[in-house]
Amino acid sequence: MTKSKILKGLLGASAVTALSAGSAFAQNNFTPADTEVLNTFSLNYNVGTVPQPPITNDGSGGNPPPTAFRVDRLVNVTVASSGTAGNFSPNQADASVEFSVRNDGNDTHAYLLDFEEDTGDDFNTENSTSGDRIVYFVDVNGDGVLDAGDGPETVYNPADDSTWPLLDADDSIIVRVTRDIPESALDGERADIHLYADTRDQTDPSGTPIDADTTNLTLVAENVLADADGPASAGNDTGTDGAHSATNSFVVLAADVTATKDVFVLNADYDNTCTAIPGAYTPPSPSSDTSTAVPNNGYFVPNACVEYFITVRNDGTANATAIALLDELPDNLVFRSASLVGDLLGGTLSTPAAGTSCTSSPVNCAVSLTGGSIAGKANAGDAPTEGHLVIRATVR
Ligand SMILES: [Ca+2]
Ligand SMILES: [Ca+2]
Ligand SMILES: [Ca+2]
Ligand SMILES: [Ca+2]
Repeated sequence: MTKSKILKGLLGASAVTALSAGSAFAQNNFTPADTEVLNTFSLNYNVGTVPQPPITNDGSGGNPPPTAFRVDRLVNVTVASSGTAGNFSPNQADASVEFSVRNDGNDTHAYLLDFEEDTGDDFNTENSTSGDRIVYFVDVNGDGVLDAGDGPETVYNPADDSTWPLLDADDSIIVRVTRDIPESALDGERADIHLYADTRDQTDPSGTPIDADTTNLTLVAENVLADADGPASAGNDTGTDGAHSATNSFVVLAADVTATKDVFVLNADYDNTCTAIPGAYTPPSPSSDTSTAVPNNGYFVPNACVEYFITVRNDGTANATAIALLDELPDNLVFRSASLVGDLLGGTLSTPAAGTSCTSSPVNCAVSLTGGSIAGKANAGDAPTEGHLVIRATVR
């Protein structure tokens, strides 16, 4: 155990050396704990015109020693959210959010890491599929977010204190908490978690937690706790307890896609091309009674032009992608055209040749959209986005 303690101390020292060159972030640069600060004085005087031996405390020749004190150990840790990592889907495995943990004291410390689920929000997250609840990365540029140059990644194991982070003064890490999103989470819902980091003795992280010292001796470096009180519960973080916490959120964005299909007589004038449409044509509202939307009170008679109006709606805030739509026109129709309208985007729209007389066996009039997409709503309270696949055919 003694050997591993020394090794950890050395690793910490080398890390801070690497960081000190070119760091662009604010550092405290406090005087290290236990630094001895010596101060001397001298007093010279004459008797008449004769200089007398100086009075000094330089410790030489029987003089008293310099006035000394040792810098006490400031214990301060700051946890902060790295921002919302993104948006997650219901039932998503291994969703993660990130935090920074910075040693704002003047000595090297180890840290216990853990998190709480907030119980006053919309839902709770679940244990991650990967099993790696917490990992952390050295925040090489100290900006509080994970960048390409940060690392390496260490898997934090609460049962093995050799995996607990060891931070020199002013060092920081990025902590990633990975969880699964429950299937029951709904669009726009949020789960908050509070990560806390508790300052521990660098030589025995899982031993007795750091406490404030009650004595104050001039020549001894004592622990002085200066951390703030964060959002975690009082048992895990309160004022000047050596711990700190911050909140980050898993926000769920879901797509809520529905589709309907209606058919209308578009042109009852026996045009036989489905293009010359008499009068102004307003696309019917798919939710309305189709019988009232039929232009010219048309009948589905031979040579009538009919329109299949497939409506795709997204009532969620996430984009729906990889949409595949297939409509195989039956016997008794002649395919005329197909197009996309509104917010439904291709992809690839494949159609038979205009004028193909459709048969169902074998199918020769398949209209298909692949790789389609429909954007999500801007805000949860907005109306759904909507688009259509419009197919026109004439009755044989
Ligand atoms: Ca919760
Ligand atoms: Ca960084
Ligand atoms: Ca002291
Ligand atoms: Ca605290």
